[in-house]
Amino acid sequence: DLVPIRRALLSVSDKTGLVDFARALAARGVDLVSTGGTSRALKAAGLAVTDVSDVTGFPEIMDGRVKTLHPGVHGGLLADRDTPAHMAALASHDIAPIDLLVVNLYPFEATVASQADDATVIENIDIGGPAMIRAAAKNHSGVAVVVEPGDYSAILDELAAHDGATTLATRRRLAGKAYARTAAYDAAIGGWFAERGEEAAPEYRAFGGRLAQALRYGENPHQEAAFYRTGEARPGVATARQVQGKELSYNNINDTDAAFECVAEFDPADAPAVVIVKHANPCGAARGASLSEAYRKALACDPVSAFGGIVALNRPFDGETAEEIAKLFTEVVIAPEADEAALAVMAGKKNLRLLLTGGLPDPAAAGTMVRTVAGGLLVQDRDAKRLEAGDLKVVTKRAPSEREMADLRFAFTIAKHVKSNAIVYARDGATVGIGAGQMSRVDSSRIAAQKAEDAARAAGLPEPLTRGSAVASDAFFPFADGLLAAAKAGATAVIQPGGSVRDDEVIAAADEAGLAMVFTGMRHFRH
Ligand code: 93A
Repeated sequence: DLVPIRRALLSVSDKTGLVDFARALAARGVDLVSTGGTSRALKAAGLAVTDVSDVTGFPEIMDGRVKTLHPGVHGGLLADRDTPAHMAALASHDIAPIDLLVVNLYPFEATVASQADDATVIENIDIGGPAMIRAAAKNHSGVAVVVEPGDYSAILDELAAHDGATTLATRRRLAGKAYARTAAYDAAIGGWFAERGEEAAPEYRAFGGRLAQALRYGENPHQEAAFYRTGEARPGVATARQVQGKELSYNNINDTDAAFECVAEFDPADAPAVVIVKHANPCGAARGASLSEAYRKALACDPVSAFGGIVALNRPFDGETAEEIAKLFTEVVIAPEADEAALAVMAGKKNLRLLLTGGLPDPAAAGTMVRTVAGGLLVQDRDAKRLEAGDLKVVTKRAPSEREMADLRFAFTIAKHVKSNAIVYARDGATVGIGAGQMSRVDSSRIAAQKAEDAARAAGLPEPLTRGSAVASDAFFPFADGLLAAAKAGATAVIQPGGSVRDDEVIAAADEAGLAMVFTGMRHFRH
């Protein structure tokens, strides 16, 4: 199982720790072979190195695009030491076996992150590096492969413990890591193309990420957890800058994402908008004349649930809004930007986590959603469908008024972000009752109406704001009962996908109750 290291090939973009590692190898009598820049770095440190072009008898060409793609290199990586024909082939072609491969790849991910132009990004797609890594990893019965500087010290420890040799257990571990690395690398490249509209069908999409942060725990303290970044350039919780506050928790990240994706539905050029999320559901959302007014309206929907919530803003965070938010215990605020006044107010709230994203995600952009099931992954496009005026079909005798129509569209957009079954009441650009996550639609209707009554009572209002409201349902009403519950709560207009076999019954009930109803032809389940 022990393979002594006699010859190592080093070809690294990230030269961290390279010289010390190579010097320690050389001190053990290991012959060093290396590519252009790596070789220069080693020679500059006074180490004896053979250039890969001397091994291949071929110069590095095309600015390094072709430097190690040669049988003289790949033969040395792939020859199985236990197959006599392989060893004979090495001998007859005068190829020396390579026992240790040290490669880290052209920094594709970092180049994308640096906002480089397309030509630079493409030039940073490494071809020769992954080919060598995959070859060495396949042949791990005889070759050790190291893909990041973080493993250098473990290799040196191993060589020290085994008289200059590696163990099979270590080579297997390194091989697994090597393929995980090349898979993540290609996933990042595929993802970059996908962001440019070349999204492959779900069955071809790859999933990978880079560890962003080990989390203290998962949804519950007994669950271990970590946060991975996929490299997608979408502004949001994964790419935000945390200005202040404690480390984000698993639930914070999940809820913050829900809040920001929801608020991004509302174009900041139209009006300021605020969404407050609790347990992954909006508990209040509103547009306003100002951001602070939008916040007050959103809060009024369910001030009890908003305690300890996540607040997302679609416009730069200002001092007046900060004063309002500071009145209530809030876990996270996420916004595209913040002005000095907002930062100053927030600074007094040491525990509040403030995240700035630099922009809003495009609600219509393509993307992928993944969730696990036992033994599998479920993969789908993100729900990027948005309501266009042309989608709406009035099905009742009475058409909604302009005001009702605006509230219908607002309510339906929020319902898209509420766990199913979702029922959302809205009035004057604000939610006034939200029923989320019930197994029966009629229960969601009742809960939404009940919450609106509670909020009115708490605010000392004579009647719930559902009176004269518009109500949205994320999927069709299978029976008239849910719709009648909404009418009873005082809704005057209804928006829903339609498509039930009992649509006629539901429309007749709406007409009878004097409701205006529109069908969207579009369902927004969310689980
Ligand atoms: O341009 S490549 O795709 N073609 C190659 O043949 C090749 N061989 C090694 N990239 C190639 N590499 C990469 O060069 C390695 O993965 C490493 O990241 C980099 C090291 O180059 P240098 O030693 O010149 O700094």
